[in-house]
Amino acid sequence: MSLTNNPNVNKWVDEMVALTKPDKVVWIDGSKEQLDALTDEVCALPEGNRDKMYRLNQDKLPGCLYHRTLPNDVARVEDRTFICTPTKEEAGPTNNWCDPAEMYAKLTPLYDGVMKGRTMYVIPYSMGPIGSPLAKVGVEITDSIYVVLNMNIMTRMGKAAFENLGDTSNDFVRGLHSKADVDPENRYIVQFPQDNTIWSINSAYGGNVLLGKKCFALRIASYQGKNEGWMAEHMLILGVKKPDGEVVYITAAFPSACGKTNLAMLIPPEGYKKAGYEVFTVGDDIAWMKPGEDGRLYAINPENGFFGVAPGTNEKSNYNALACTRKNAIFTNVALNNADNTVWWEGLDKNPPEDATEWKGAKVNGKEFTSVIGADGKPQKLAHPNSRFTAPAANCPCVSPEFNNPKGVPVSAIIFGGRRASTTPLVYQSFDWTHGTYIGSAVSSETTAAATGAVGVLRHDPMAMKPFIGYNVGDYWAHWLEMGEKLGDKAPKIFNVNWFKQDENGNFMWPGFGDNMRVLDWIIKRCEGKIDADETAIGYLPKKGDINVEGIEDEVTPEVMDKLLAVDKDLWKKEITEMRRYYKEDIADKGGHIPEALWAQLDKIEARLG
Ligand code: OXD
Ligand code: MN
Repeated sequence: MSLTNNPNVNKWVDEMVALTKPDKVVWIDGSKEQLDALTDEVCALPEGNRDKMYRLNQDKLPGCLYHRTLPNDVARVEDRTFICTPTKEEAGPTNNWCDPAEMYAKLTPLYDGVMKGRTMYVIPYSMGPIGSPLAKVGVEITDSIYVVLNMNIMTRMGKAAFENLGDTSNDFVRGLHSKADVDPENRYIVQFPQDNTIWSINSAYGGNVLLGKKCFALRIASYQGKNEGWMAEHMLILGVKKPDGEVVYITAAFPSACGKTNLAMLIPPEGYKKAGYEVFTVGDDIAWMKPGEDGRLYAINPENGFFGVAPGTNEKSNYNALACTRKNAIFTNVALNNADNTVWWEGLDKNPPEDATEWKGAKVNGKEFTSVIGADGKPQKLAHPNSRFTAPAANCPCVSPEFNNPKGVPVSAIIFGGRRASTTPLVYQSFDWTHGTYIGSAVSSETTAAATGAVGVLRHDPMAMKPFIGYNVGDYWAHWLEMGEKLGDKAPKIFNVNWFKQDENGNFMWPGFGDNMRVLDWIIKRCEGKIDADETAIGYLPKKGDINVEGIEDEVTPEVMDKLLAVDKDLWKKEITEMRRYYKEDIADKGGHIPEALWAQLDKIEARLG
């Protein structure tokens, strides 16, 4: 039975029932009884059923579940992701585009009767705290219990979400998902921004099917933000509490799997802890930001949980993220330790379980398995490199007390970054918002396993939003510039960081993880106007000695710090030449509307480089 009197919701659900023809329709109210029953049902499926989930050791991992996707369905699929706007120009050069009518016509037969013999679940959810003026409502229809259970962690799911919508509003995002046959040739993740609609079919992997996340909170929301005067960004949000008690909020955009979750949950080095610094997590992936009454930019995390990459997560690299996964979490495509029915992944520790099940489901001796060199020249992996945990934010030991604040938190600094072996120094600050917008447009990074495709290739990823901008990238840059004008001198300061710079032998020079606090410290002091900087051709850089290396002097010697902060003019000239090529060939020549002010930035940087 419907959970709302809203005729817009009910009419749309009726239409989707008529299209997909489920045997049964279940509205998800979010109650514990309902979720427990669904968990029982999905865990009772027979071995070998592709929807099956497993209860893990309930003493060691209470409330935790395990799931394996099909081996061809393990990451976001950017080549199967579409933005369907009335014209190709509106979608711009960074998106796959298709005419909406044509796409509806192509997908309708795929959805026709697809839920016969299945149950349809109708999931109301809120992105953002219920009651927040920044929050938005979505409804996801799915035939997957895995999706329901994950949405329960990632969003504020259930009947209460409809309270925000009321009985008449039409302002909700319509998401239709069917796991269908998981046929990769017919896999589609499609956004129709003008219709507030998402259609996803033939995948059962998180990023493609938890429609509140990338599809809504970034692709659709970026389009809504442009029209409504706010920003939807691929950014973590953290708060740094200083010894004087004040909390400074920072957002940061890095391409997928570049350590956003690690930075968001950072544990400061001993010296900082002793001095009274603390870090609080507001979000690890997405920020929605809007000017507040005082003219500053305020951010909320629209999500309610973390969908983190498991491999590499351990007590040292991210103690807090690991703690998040110890109860009520869902693990996808990690390995099982059959000795005690717990989970394992590469980098959890150095002891692969002997009695293991690898991510595709084969029982193996984990020690032997991981000592075999695979076709890629690397040891075989028990867990898929993009295996994930879905964990409630409430589990996070350092979750911000402001996590549910409907107003959000005021942002003092915005950071961009990526994986760059050379050229980009450890940290620098833009001269102003326009220059900062240019720096965002120039983000590029060596690719990771979060999306399908080659790993380790340098790709442009403006604002870390390349796969997530729901409209023309040039108009998105123009929107950034407009927001800067609106915010004026209250705008956050914009910085760029690179934790991944390498020396001439290919070794990382910066320890990263908790030590990134040292860079945040400099950034905060710059925001507060407490510290001078060197004016260089590319921006403001720390003066010698201004990055605190107390406790890591052996590793980060003055020579290493010089290299970390070096601005090599020849490399930067090449960088600007590449940016001109990128703007022209990849963006402007392909229908991207690049604002004049950004072209002008290239001239300015080039002039400064001499
Ligand atoms: C993610 C991604 O899953 O960016 O967060 O790919
Ligand atoms: Mn992400």
